[in-house]
Amino acid sequence: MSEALKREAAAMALSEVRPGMRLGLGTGSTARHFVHLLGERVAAGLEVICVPTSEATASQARDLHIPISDLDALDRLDLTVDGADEIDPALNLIKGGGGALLREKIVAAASDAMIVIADGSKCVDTLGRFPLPVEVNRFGLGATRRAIAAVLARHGAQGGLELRGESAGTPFVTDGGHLILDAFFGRISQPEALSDDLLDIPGVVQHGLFLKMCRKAYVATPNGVEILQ
Ligand code: ABF
Repeated sequence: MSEALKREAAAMALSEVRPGMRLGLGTGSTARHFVHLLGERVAAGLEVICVPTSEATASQARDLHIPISDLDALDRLDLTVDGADEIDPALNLIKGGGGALLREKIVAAASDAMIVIADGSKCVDTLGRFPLPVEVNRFGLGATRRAIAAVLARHGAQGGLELRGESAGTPFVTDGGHLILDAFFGRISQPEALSDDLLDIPGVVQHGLFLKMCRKAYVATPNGVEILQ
């Protein structure tokens, strides 16, 4: 999808930003448009304070002179604006294709509202076409991998489990120093049960299912920006 569509979705979300807000800033190419547009508003005098969900977004925000802070200094955030890899009709999400799911989930959970911005290609009837990212501790990777594979089998996954970056020879490492296993389900029919089963595995740090966290999505299509809520 075109950058112009992502930018349109980002611009709609920007209309939700009010002076004085404490904002969570997402990660990924769509969120990057939002941060860019926010930077223009800050340069024009808008006062906000922001918590980035990745080192990449923090760096972009600093370059744009957007004031940033962290969740140790701010009790709650008013709003987080972030992208997604998949959005179902109930606004449940798969996130983490960009590798920032842990900080994204921590920041979204500390926010009074989460708005997702995306192009129409992200909307699905049932989650699972996009591989579900599972962030894991490096210690005991083999045991964690086997335990996750057993969960995949129980949940009828149509594919396997890949350590992100392994095929290219360099495993991907998250901002928190963890690894990511991408789980190929094809279709996730019981997302809540899957979430519980994954979080029961000690080596799992977090996963990319964002269930009942998103309040509204701005989805850009060639026919305009649709509001899902
Ligand atoms: C972040 O960026 C992630 O949770 C998601 O994986 C990704 C979406 O990226 P893009 O906007 O580039 O499609 O929001």
